[in-house]
Amino acid sequence: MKLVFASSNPNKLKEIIAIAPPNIQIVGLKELGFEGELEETQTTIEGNSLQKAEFISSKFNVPCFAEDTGLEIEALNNEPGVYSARYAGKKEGFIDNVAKVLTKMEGIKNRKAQFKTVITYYNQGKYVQFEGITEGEITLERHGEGGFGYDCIFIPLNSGKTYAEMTQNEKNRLSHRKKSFEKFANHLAALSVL
Ligand code: ITT
Repeated sequence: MKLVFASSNPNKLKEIIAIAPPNIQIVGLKELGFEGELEETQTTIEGNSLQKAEFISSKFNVPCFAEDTGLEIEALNNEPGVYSARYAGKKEGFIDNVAKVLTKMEGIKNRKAQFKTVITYYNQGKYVQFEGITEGEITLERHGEGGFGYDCIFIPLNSGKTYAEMTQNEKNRLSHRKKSFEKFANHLAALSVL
């Protein structure tokens, strides 16, 4: 089946295409003819995920899914969390966001953190959500060139290296995004729509 993925982040699109099984073809927003940024004005990851899926589904009259992801750091009261995309200010990029985390974490011994993804599948006014969490630790400095966002400062539990030091396949085997997508794909299979 074809599934529209409501995201304007090309890195996420690349990962979702790689994660999806061969019987699911992912359709990006460019293919749908939408080039803009998606609004995220809610105060929770769940809320933003729903907002994006509902917006695209209603605008194009198609079933679609979106996801919102946050890095939750225990010692920072789960910051940046829902504000992960704009932690260092609205227009700042990954480099500034990562720098802000490292600065705030200076001298802090508790490095525990988790990535949380919530996928929302929106279809004809109804929706379901699927959560994926990967626990780990924040490094003292950046490691690795791969991935995107906060990947260079996050070591998943028992993996010994950051997401950015992994190949795309390695990250996709254990990532928060993979875990939420797997639940979503199981849901679609149970509905016999795959
Ligand atoms: P869409 O809303 O259009 O999907 P976005 O980049 O705004 O794209 P989010 O709000 O969900 O998406 O993402 C929050 C930020 O968290 C994102 O910009 C990245 O910097 C970071 N992020 C998300 N997934 C990540 C991952 O797998 N690894 C590292 N950082 C990630």
